[in-house]
Amino acid sequence: MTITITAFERSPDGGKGLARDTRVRWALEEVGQPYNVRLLSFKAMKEPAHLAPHPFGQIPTYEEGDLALFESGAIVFHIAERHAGLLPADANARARAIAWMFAALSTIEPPILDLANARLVERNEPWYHQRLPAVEQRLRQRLGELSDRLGKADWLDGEFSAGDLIMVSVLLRLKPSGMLDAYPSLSAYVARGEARPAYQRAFEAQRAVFTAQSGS
Ligand SMILES: N[C@@H](CCC(=O)N[C@@H](CS)C(=O)NCC(=O)O)C(=O)O
Repeated sequence: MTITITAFERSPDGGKGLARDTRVRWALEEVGQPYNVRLLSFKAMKEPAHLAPHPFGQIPTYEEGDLALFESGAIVFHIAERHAGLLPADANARARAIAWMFAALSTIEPPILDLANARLVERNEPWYHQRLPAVEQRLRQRLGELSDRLGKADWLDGEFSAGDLIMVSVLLRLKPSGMLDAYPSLSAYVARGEARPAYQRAFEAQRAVFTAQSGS
């Protein structure tokens, strides 16, 4: 059955792989599933045709036959359940890999987004400089804990899994800020994720959309 995902017609990240369609592309590449992409403008994302599959008018979505999904985590989970390669066969190891997906999305991503929003949206507020240290400290705490848990391992729990795919995708947002540099094991972990051929293909596919649009 044909798989179609949605992505930005013109990604605000300038093709740096940070938009959340990249993690879905990456999962599909890891399991060797071909897919089509429907590109959406910001206007089209808020129109009824897209609000039907996505109640919040965002990307990515995933369509396959009569299934329409939203939320990148749910989509990656669906792909990982349907195809071999992203979840371990052992039931307990599988449950732990799923726990890491949730940890990435509900424990690590929120403080990263909080910092990004503070820097982007709150920069001109009179209380910006008072709030920022607390936001940064909350994130550093989580990064320190994650780094301690990862230790010298290549991946979070044995073989590479959907948990690592989502965790690396989430941490990649911090790369431009240099904040990961204080955590060498996390920097190396992210680099290992980026070095995977499936990630490279996903990244290039997302970047190709941007370069085609900008003519660069
Ligand atoms: N929790 C959602 C977040 C989706 C999301 O924030 N998508 C962004 C692109 S990465 C978006 O569509 N932004 C435009 C908007 O919210 O209008 C997921 O993981 O899929």
